[in-house]
Amino acid sequence: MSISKNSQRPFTVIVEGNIGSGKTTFLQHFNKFDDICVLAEPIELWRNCNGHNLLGLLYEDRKKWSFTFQSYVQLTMLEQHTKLTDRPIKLMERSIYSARYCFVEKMKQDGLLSHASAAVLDKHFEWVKEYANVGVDLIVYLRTSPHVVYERMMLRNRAEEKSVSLEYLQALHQIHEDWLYHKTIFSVAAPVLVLNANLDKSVIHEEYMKCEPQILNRTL
Ligand code: DCP
Repeated sequence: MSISKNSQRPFTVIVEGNIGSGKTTFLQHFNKFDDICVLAEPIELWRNCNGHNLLGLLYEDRKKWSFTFQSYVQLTMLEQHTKLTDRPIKLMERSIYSARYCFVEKMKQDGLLSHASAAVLDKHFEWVKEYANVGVDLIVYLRTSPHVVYERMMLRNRAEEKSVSLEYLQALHQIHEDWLYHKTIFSVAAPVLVLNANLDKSVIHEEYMKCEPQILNRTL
């Protein structure tokens, strides 16, 4: 694995959006293209870090585990950004950017990270941005309303997420909006394509198809 900033990287697309916005379904839609290296979010690693379910621990006791969890997220996301591929296009579920700008930010707002822990995460993030090959070329924002994703989350019934409230999803939604839609907080690393991800799964593939030219022909 190379993390040289100067090494060539494929045209890199990151898919962002609230919990339950359909990022995994979006990725599946693009699995059929031979030119694309599709990298799903490493959630299974977060569930099993040498036998520890960090995602479960996080939701059991946020104050105790926020730093540990986000430290590991940063590492696994760095691995995804720098993973080598022969394919000309890389499509990633989430990124080191949403980890910092959405989730770490929310933890800071909620007082779940001590100032010292937040500083360590920020130092690491700033180093990665400066020296590692984590550039992106396009951001796909799956825009949803919090009520829709709350219902989806309840339906899929992921064991670790039982304690996730509508209020939490509303706050995360607002952060995604401010970052990718209004562009009023943080820098945006690439052009943003906004999709209506509230649509039902019976018609969502038509919405996803709108991205195909930008991703496959890179015409943005
Ligand atoms: N998570 C977190 N911090 C991060 C990334 C994710 O706390 N930096 C948590 C939030 C969710 C779980 O991990 O409980 C997975 O969230 P995602 O939104 O990344 O993935 P989903 O599986 O919800 O995506 P989708 O339903 O859109 O396919």
